[in-house]
Amino acid sequence: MKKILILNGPNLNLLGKREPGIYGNQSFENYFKGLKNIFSDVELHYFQSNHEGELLDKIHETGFSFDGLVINAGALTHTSVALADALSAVPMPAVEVHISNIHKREAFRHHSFLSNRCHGMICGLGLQGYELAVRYLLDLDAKPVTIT
Ligand code: CA2
Repeated sequence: MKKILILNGPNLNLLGKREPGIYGNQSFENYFKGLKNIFSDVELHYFQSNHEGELLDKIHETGFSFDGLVINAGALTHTSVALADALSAVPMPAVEVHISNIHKREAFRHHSFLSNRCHGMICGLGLQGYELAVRYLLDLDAKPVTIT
């Protein structure tokens, strides 16, 4: 069974509780239950932390044995060289996801330290971005070439 990790960074534990205009009104835990039903033949793991070191530890722990990573590093996306280095250090393929369209927001959100370590980035599609990213990672074996 394939193993995919969804990793959420700082403040994403507040999903569904604050700022519904930007991030929607569903908690990630609730959304994740639905994802597990959709991908019932996949070992889908979810980890959220507000601490950069814990996110790094999780990437190290899973990066040599999991088949894929869906990462929304929250605001650390725009600041963390350490997370970028961790993604480079492991063979696990990663897709970056943002719930909001970071390019329609403040200029400081337009740059991501993670994008060039990921196969691709999905933003602005709400929580559906996570499902699309999981689908991409599951189909990766079947893809003859990786588009760069
Ligand atoms: O759009 C995204 O998914 C972001 O990664 C979310 C981050 C933000 O810093 C990035 O620029 C874009 C912020 C996560 C905060 O999540 C909240 C959720 C509900 C209520 C308040 C914050």
